[in-house]
Amino acid sequence: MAYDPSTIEPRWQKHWEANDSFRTDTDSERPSYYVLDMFPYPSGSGLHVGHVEGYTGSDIVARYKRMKGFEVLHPMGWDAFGLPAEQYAIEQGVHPEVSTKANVDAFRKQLKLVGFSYDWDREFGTYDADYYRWTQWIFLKLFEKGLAYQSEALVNWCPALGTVLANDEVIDGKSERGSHPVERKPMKQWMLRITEYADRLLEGLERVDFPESIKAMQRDRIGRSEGADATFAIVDHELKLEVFTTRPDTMFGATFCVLSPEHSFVGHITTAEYQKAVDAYRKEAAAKSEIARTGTEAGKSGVFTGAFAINPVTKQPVQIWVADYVLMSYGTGAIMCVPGHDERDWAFATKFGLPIVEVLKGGKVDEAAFTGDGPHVNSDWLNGLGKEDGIAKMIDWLVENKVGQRIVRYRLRDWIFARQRYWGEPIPIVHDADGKPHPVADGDLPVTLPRVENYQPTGTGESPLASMAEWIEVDLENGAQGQREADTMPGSAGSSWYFMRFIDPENSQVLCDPIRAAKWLPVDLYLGGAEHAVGHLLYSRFWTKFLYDLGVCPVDEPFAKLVNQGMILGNDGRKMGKRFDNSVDPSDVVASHGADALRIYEMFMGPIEQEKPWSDTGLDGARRFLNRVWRLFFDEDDQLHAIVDDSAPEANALKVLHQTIDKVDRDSENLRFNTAISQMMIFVNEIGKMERRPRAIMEPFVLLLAPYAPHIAEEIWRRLGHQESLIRHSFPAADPALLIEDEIEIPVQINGKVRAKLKVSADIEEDALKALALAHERVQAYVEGKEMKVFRYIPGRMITIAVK
Ligand code: ANZ
Repeated sequence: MAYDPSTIEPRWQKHWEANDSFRTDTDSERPSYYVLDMFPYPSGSGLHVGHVEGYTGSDIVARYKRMKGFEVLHPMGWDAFGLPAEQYAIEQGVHPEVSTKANVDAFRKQLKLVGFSYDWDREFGTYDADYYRWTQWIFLKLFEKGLAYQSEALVNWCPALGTVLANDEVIDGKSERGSHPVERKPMKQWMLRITEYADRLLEGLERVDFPESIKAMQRDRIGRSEGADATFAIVDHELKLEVFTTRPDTMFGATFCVLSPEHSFVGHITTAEYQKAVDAYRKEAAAKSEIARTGTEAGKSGVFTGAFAINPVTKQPVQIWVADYVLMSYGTGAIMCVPGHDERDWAFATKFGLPIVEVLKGGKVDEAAFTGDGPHVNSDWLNGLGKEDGIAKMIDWLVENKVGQRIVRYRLRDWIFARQRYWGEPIPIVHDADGKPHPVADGDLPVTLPRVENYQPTGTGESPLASMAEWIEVDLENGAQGQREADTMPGSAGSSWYFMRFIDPENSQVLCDPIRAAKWLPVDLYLGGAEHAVGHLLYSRFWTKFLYDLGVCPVDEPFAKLVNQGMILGNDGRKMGKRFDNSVDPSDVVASHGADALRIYEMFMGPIEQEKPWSDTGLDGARRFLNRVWRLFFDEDDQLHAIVDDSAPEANALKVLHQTIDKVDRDSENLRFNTAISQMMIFVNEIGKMERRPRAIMEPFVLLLAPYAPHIAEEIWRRLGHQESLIRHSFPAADPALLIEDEIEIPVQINGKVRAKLKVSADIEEDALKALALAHERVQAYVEGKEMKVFRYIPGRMITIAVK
């Protein structure tokens, strides 16, 4: 009989389930630890080995922390509303509710096969009415505070998906989902005023333990810029052109202005002569994505309007152009151009023969834009000043002359919070005859999503719900006829606060009990894919801050520490997927090698954050390691080896054990799972060579292994005679005395060169060491007959001798 995961694993999974082994007592007196996976959207293709990687990492931490005496909250649920789920349903021709439930069941089954220690009693999906009732409640609070509003906005309209998309659902002008073309179109939309929180979203990043790259992406998305708005008069017009610049100090070098093609002034100031060219250019620009406009083509196309503005400091007329590298969605949609010191302006001026003036010394502006700090030249009263002083002085001048002011701008836009789709949370608003929005009363929540037969997008920009007369038509409080809002919330609504609900999933009075929330938040460790680095993290941080302001949430940052697992590539080094037919199904691996081998393999592949390719030989290796563990304990007949006994352990066995405890303990704490496993492998090799395997050595090892390979650990533990599961057994502690190396090697340096090495006991006294050193043959050869100037011992490190 050999190690057989196919019988061991289901048995322990049943045991855990029957005993509610992972149930969290939210009110426990123990210290709390909340470890959370980014909950998956249950796609039709099932669990992926990439999911398993992150979930195994978090599961190891959950199990480790339980053994460290923490009450651990480790929940799982489903991000099940939204476009992906709905698209899948449409492709399959099944109602999204049916297909989503089926996918959820499949996911849950697969997760259970890998033996994750979730508290399944807390499971919910964002599409459960008991849950989205509170998502709707949060929306109503946002509405009440003026943070949810309707506005005519230029939105990303995707005709193929029949809905608007958020900016991060659009990649290179195509929809993230399905890669369909996306166009910019003005539409009346529900928006959330996330921009109101821009500064706090930036500041909060200083207080959380996130990867630097993620922080950088968040900062970039928020895009805070300090600068000035400046006013340029337009020749022969009442209109005044407002530009935004981060370098007002360069204004003496502003030799032309550029308007975004969508700027409202374009229609007014363009002269007859240039009208045709401008119209044609505007049409062209409308078809381009922002990315295309601001990428490498920036500054390479544009048209003259025929109009002129007056540079406020030089008082010179400058041409006004239209070019698509200026975006209407940022700043004022108009800029002053300083070709000497801005690369895009330089490209533009060079292409169209516009004047370039050097106002910062340090480069050659006829060859390239010089983007350094100065000092200023050709700038009258700014000459000689550096960048910061120049900016300050120019802003003072603008203010004094009433032609500008200091301003902080953000690239972050308000969050488009409506989808013209079926599969989402209904927005709890009723419009009256005048189109005025009225909030649904708290007591009438949830506004449940009706079961409709036609859930396909209409393509008209109207949600499928709009045609459901019996759902849409409701009475307002004053008895008048009203119409429900037919748009639904975007997919990222439900995922913006789910971590709070896991703490108190059944509460029907509040979204989460405040005392429990205070005990459990923030999430101690959040694990998930880097693809959520911007959208989801920004949205959930925003909602947390909002709930904090409401007094509903005790913290204003939801996640104390974030770790992104690296992608697992196919064995060919390419992204796993249908395209290359290189996907690995974790359920197949469980069937062939066992869940513990899958877990050990995925954790041994490399550091959790790193991208790494799948390897079947690596997987075999993980299985062999577990076979070897099994064989340390049991013979061919599955009987405990006679040498696994109660004898007192030898010093060398104790030493390997305590080194292993120390390493696995620290590595588990710091999520260095691969090196923890290496150390366990060293242990298995060393102990395998020894003549006795005393329980005092072997049992602690089983406990160390348990978070990593929980089924085999439980099985061995039981066979060693323990009746209790080891799940809450305390984690072994390393004895520091046993970690000290007892023999050390000390180099002896004589006049700057190492001449000898001494093997001595680690706790040797300096006098004894000196005697030993001086008696050493090679040392004697150098010091004999000479005067000793220096003898110094750096404990544990080196002896330095100087002779003359
Ligand atoms: C003059 C200038 C001179 C500028 C110079 C830069 C360097 P960030 O840092 O991203 O905030 N700008 C302003 N609004 C714009 C828009 N809607 N579309 C495209 N570009 C826009 O960038 C701010 C700078 O980008 C602004 O400062 C403006 O160019 C340009 F040596 O003004 B600057």
